[in-house]
Amino acid sequence: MGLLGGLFNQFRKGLKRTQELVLAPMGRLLGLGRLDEAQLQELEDLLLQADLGVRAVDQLLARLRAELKGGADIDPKALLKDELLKLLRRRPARAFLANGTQVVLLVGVNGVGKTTTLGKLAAHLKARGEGVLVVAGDTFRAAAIDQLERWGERAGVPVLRNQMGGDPAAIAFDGAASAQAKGTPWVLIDTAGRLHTKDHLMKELDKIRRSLQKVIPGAPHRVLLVLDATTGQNGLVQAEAFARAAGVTDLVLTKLDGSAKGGVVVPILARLNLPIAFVGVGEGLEDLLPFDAEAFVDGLLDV
Ligand SMILES: Nc1nc2c(ncn2[C@@H]2O[C@H](COP(=O)(O)OP(=O)(O)OP(=O)(O)O)[C@@H](O)[C@H]2O)c(=O)[nH]1
Ligand SMILES: [Mg+2]
Repeated sequence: MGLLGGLFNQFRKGLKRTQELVLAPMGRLLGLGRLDEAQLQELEDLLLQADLGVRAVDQLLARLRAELKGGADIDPKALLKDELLKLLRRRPARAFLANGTQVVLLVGVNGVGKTTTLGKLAAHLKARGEGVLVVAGDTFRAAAIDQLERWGERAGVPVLRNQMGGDPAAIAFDGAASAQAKGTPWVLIDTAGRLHTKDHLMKELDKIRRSLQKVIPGAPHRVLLVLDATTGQNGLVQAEAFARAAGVTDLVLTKLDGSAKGGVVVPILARLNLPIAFVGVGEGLEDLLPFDAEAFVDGLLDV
């Protein structure tokens, strides 16, 4: 099986809950060549429940109605796929390519999956044969440092830590300096979960960024905002403020496997104006997928 075929299967697995709980009845509708008004409404409701967002759903339905008016039989599935791809392909993420020492900072609200994503990303880069240093920038809780150390062991990469309560900006600085001195291509920095409304915590992120810049101009090269797919569009306003304040370059959408709102990628991409780099589809080391619009849409519409 080709890479894209493999990715499609993984997305299909990741979108299972969205499928089962919301989109399964769509299969019947999508098999019809002509949809009457009641069926169009039914389709609209299902797409809204999958959290595709009002604007995208309006746009999709408008296209379906326009084509139906033309009189010919249509293929609703092909049409939906086409429209969804247009929406999702607008902002492809830059590849994660080693180029000197690249510093990646993971940020987000509490419990969204930052540490887990960092562990998976470390394993992914390591599997490509590239050196990784993980930095325990969440010095807030002892458990957070231990959790990160376990991920470091699983991924087979070193973890830099200092004592609990230490200054995250200081350890970030040390991590970047050490990686640069050793020629390590990747530095992945974990941070404590924080709400965008907590001003002093947002300022702490800025301090981390400034201290990284002192070591490597241009660092952090990537700032990943981690979002939890189970909160659907409810997390959007929060994320928007977060994205503005923290110099975010990419999004990671976690827990897609536990969410019935897989369609939320559509409003996220529309609203936050940032690419989705990765999607989390489980708690294992391998459960981080590079976001691929086509594999995603195929997984979503495989009903
Ligand atoms: N099913 C599933 N669970 C996930 C995924 N990503 C993370 N989790 C789980 O979500 C929970 C929180 O993950 P963490 O990585 O600790 O989240 P965090 O953002 O680091 O949390 P704080 O540091 O407390 O802010 C854990 O139980 C993870 O196993 C995912 O893609 N799928
Ligand atoms: Mg954490």
